[in-house]
Amino acid sequence: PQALAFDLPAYLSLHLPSVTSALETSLADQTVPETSTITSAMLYSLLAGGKRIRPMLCLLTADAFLRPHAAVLPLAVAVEMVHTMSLIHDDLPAMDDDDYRRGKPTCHKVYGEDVAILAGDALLSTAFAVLAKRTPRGEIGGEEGGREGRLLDAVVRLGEAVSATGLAGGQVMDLQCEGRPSAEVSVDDLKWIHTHKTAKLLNICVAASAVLSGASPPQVRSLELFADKVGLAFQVADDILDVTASSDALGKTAGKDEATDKATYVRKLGLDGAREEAERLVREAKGHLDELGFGGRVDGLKAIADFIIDRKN
Ligand code: GRG
Repeated sequence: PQALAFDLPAYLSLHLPSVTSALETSLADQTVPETSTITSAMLYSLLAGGKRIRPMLCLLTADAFLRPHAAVLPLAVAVEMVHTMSLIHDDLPAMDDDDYRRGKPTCHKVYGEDVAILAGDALLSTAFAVLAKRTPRGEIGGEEGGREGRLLDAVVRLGEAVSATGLAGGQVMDLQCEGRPSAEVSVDDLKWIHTHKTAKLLNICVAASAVLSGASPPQVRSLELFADKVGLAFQVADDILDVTASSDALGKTAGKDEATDKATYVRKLGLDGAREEAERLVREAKGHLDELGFGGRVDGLKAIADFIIDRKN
């Protein structure tokens, strides 16, 4: 990829602490002795590490519109809560049945399946409460009279991102395809799954952040197209990593998909074909950012797109 002036590691060290501390304190108002089990299960998974790509997309989008982070920090917390919920549920015995996540035992291994299910549910609903309650109205961009409407738009987008036309639908299609021989699963099926289970959440990060930053509908649309392509690139890169990484520190079993007959981009397109596909998607994603005409103000978002296909985990 073309070298960018944007220093992503420096940006992360500067801005991740505010996200981490907002996550750490996000459950303070729910923590009483009676709730200690569920809130510690929620915090266990929420603070288990992770790349925090979604919160960073929220902040970098606000930057592109020259808006303060304060308006989108509750959104950043909310999307990370939804993401964490999806990982807790994805790891359950009824789904992927994973014992490790981010190099640590999964939530259900530590707290039991019953508490893990409820911790996921509580994270999902708390996400909406955080977004609706904590977003500082005065920091929302656009015309003063339109601020509540912008916040409502962000809340609706978050709801739709997790719905049957979002994460939940993508996960069901994924489970259905897993039961079929890889030859019967097309590249379009894979793209449908990943557009829904992965890209929708990235989409809401940039789209809702843009809405809260005062963006116009065409600007929001360009960002959505950016996120949809980045989301697909993310999954193509995941399949590539699965065959190229000998092992990783995150406890994910490398080559897991290789051992089964699961349809992957690498299996469908070959390793070189998958690499080309990931690069094409990222190139097109950046093209959608250029539609905004913001010049260097979208370099942070471009750097995240590069990171997503260059990452080692
Ligand atoms: C319960 C309503 C409801 C929905 C959940 C389980 C589920 C439905 C959806 C699964 C979604 C899922 C696990 C998608 C994969 C997303 C993905 C790319 C995960 C890895 O993201 P990273 O690499 O993870 O950003 P870190 O650990 O860095 O945060």
